[in-house]
Parts: sequence; C-alpha cells; structure tokens
Amino acid sequence: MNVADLRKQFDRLDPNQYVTFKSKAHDQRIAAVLGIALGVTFFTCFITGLISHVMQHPPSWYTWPANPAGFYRVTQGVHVASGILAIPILFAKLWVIFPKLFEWPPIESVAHLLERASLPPLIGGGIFMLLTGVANINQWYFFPFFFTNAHYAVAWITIGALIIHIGAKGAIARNALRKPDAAAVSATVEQDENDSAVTRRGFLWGTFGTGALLTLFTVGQSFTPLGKLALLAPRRPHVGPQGLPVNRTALGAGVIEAARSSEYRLVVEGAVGATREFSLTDLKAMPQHSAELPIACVEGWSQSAHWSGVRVRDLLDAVGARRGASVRVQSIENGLYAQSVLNRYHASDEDTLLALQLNGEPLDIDHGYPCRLIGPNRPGVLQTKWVNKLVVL
Ligand SMILES: Nc1nc2c(c(=O)[nH]1)N[C@H]1C(S)=C(S)[C@@H](COP(=O)(O)O)O[C@H]1N2
Ligand SMILES: [Mo]
Repeated sequence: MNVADLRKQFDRLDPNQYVTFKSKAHDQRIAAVLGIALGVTFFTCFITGLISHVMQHPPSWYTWPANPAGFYRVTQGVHVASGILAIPILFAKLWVIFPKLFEWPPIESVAHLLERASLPPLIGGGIFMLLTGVANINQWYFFPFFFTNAHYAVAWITIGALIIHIGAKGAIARNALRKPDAAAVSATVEQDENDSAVTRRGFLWGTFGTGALLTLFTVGQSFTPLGKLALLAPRRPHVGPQGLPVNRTALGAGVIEAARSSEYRLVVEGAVGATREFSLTDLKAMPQHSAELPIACVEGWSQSAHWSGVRVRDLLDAVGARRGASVRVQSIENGLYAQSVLNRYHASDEDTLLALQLNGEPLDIDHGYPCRLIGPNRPGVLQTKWVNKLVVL
C-alpha cells in the first residue's frame, strides 16, 4: 500500500460523511463576533478577579491602599457582572463551533495541534469558572474543594489557554470579520430568508439579548439604582435589617449570648504589651465619627450605608501603638471569617471605624453588635463583625 492509498483509507474515517450541521449559526463570522465578546468578558472578569484576590490575600510585596473608598465595590461588582454576562456568550460560542470537533483531518500542523490542545483547558476551565462562580454567589457549595483556591488556580489555566487560542485564531477571526464581499452577503441573506430556522443575525440577537436581560436582572445587586430589578440575584441590596443584607447571622455564628452580655469587653493589645479593655459604655463615651461606606461582598452584592463609631486609630493611640502599625481584628466567634488584618493604611485611615451605629440606629446584632469593623476599600469579608479584640502587630 502506498501513501496515497493510506490517505484514502484515512479520509474514509472522516466523520463529516455521517453528520451534517444544518443551523446557519455554525458560521465563522458569528464565531468571531462571539469570540471577541467572550474575550472581552473573560479578560474583564480575570483582571477584576485578580484585584479581588490581591485584596483578600495580600502578598507581602504589596500594601493596598484605603482609597478610593468604593474601589473594591466597583471591581467586584464588575467581576460578578462580567462573569454572568459571559454565560450565554460561552454557550452560544460552544454551539457555533461544535461542528469543528468533527474537523478532518483532526490535526494538520504543529500550530493546529497547539490550538486544539488549548481547547479542553479553555472550554473546561471556562465552564468551571462560570459554574463555581454562580454557585458561590448563591452560597451553594456542592463541590469537594475550597472555592477560593480552586477558582483562582483554574482562572490562570483558563486565561493561559485563552491567550494561546487567540494567538492561533486571531488572524482567522479578523479575516472572517473583514471578508463579506457583496455577492457573498446577498447570497447568505437570501439563504437566511429562505430558511425557517434561526438566522445568523437572529442568533446573535438572541445571545446578546439573553446576556442583556441576565445583566439587567442581576446587576442591581451591586448597582443600587437597579436594586429593585435584581430579581435573579441571590441578594437585593436594600433587603435586610437596617436596609442592608446580612452575610452571616448572629445565630449562625453562635454569638448572640456573648454579644449581648454585660460582660462584653473590647480588648486592645498594644505592641509593647500595653493592653486596655473597653466596655460598650467606654466606647460610646469616646469621640464618635461617621462615614458613608459600602459593604461589598465578594459574592457580588454591595450596599452603601451610614456608619458611626470609634476610629480604630484612636483606640491604637489609647494603647500607645505607633502610627503605621498593622492590626489584627478578631471576633467573638471563631469561624472562617472571624478575623481580618488592617494594613498600615487601613489602620490609620480616619474612616476606619469600629462601628456602633448603622444608618442612625444602634447596630443590629446580625450586623455585628456590639461593634464591627468598617473601613474604606475593603472586601466585605474583611469587615469583621462582633469584634472583641484588636491586636497591634
Ligand atoms: N465575624 C464575622 N464577621 C464577618 C463575617 C463572618 O462570617 N463572621 N462575614 C463577612 C462577610 S463575607 C461580609 S460580606 C460582611 C457582611 O456584613 P453584613 O452581614 O453586616 O452585611 O460581614 C463580614 N464580617
Ligand atoms: Mo461576603
């Protein structure tokens, strides 16, 4: 048997003899448009996700600032919104390119091999990221791994595969978008009109329309002017005690008794071993400050509120701590989010408070009574509730 014969045998395996794809949506131009939309949403989601990660798990070489106060609220809102928007676009793209899985021969060159090899991590990673992200904002932990680490690691794999994919497919997409010569366009338009199934344009409208509706009915979870429309979001930003959602309740954290006890004391441990205790009455007797600051949960909801209480830096001054020290803030409870660290910018910021009041009322126990940390430009998870100890580091 010679090479030509072998080739013939090989071509006989071509699956395209058995399968046909009729939809007009299996089209290079549509694939290119969706690819660009997907690239933009994925990169937006990736960058904002990195910001979120750096803030929640600060690396030793970077100290993140306390200003602008609402920065994290915006980046995390955009992170969740761009992830949600990517969902219909990803599934539409997978549908459009599905016939490519049957391409024959399966591998034509080294570049082609590389491009094909990047597909499983790209598709698998993309689906994984969106699925775990949606599960997380719904606090639905059906998976056996720790969300934060897995979501972060797979993000790198996905974005790496995406970069390879763009490198391999960028030129093809550009051509597909440039091409339409008049004859081809009129031919396809005619074809579309003759076809009772979905047209190319209809398919794109359907995809982006779905994305727009999903966004419209969720983005209000952080963009409060649309708060009432956040019907598909797990939280609406106005719903909760004192006009603010609750992440973990006092009952859930098992702190009700300790938080309401007359024995409650805030312990402030100075660096030089100077330690002072404050009762709630002591805290109320100190100078009170107010700040308008958001709670911006990593899960995508956020809401601004009016907080009053004692400046953390005043408490640090009371134990003679040096300005520029960082501080560990501890809660009565000892769950996963029972402590957080204030870096030197956050500890000394005039708006970083141990809040005693929220929106003009004594703090609700679910929001952290008797006192909770609230500071500018912090992920919600680091706004520790039911605080009973500050340790100068
Ligand atoms: N002690 C303690 N503080 C906590 C939490 C917690 O589980 N325990 N959850 C955090 C998270 S994830 C968020 S988003 C905010 C929400 O504050 P809120 O419940 O007052 O709205 O509280 C933070 N403070
Ligand atoms: Mo949160």
